[in-house]
Amino acid sequence: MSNEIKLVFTGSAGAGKTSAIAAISEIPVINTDVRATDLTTLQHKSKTTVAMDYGELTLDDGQKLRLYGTPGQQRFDYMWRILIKGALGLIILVDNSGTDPIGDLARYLDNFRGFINETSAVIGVTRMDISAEPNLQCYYDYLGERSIQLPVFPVDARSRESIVMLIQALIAMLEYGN
Ligand SMILES: Nc1nc2c(ncn2[C@@H]2O[C@H](COP(=O)(O)OP(=O)(O)OP(=O)(O)O)[C@@H](O)[C@H]2O)c(=O)[nH]1
Ligand SMILES: [Mg+2]
Repeated sequence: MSNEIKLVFTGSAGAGKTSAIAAISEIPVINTDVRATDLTTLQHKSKTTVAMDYGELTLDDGQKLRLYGTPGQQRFDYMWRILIKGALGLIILVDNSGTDPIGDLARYLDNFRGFINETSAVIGVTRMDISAEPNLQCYYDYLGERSIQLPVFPVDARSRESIVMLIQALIAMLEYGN
């Protein structure tokens, strides 16, 4: 496997993409967050990513990860196609306290369907401390209905340990073929 790996964090607005990259990056994160005073969908935060986040992490074995975060809002969806180019894996974050977390997941599975089929992805469910439902079984039931085999992990996007675990799972899938 190449010792430089590009990974992309995607998922709905407020799911924690910017927080996750900030939690693990060993360089100061480059981000493009702006105040989002016009947004009603972002009740719990005041800033949103309009273009991308970028961070880096070197794993213990020397593999260098280039980490990109997409904007969550649909109106910036042209950036998704730009950022996914050349990526080796996808991390889909879902805000469990949103109004329709499974619907959010569905949207990102659909958006990135071609990429996921060719490479691999993991799903991280954030903010489970705020809303415990839907639980993990609901996610697996939904994936089962769609015959999609991807792992789902409860994560806190603010926690380095949590996000590193998610990334290690994704890299293991890439190395050993999902
Ligand atoms: N309580 C709780 N808060 C969390 C958790 N994960 C993330 N957060 C918070 O949720 C918010 C996520 O915001 P961002 O990281 O900006 O989300 P984003 O996905 O980059 O959002 P956009 O750029 O707007 O698409 C932050 O305020 C985090 O501190 C969690 O597991 N529990
Ligand atoms: Mg963001």
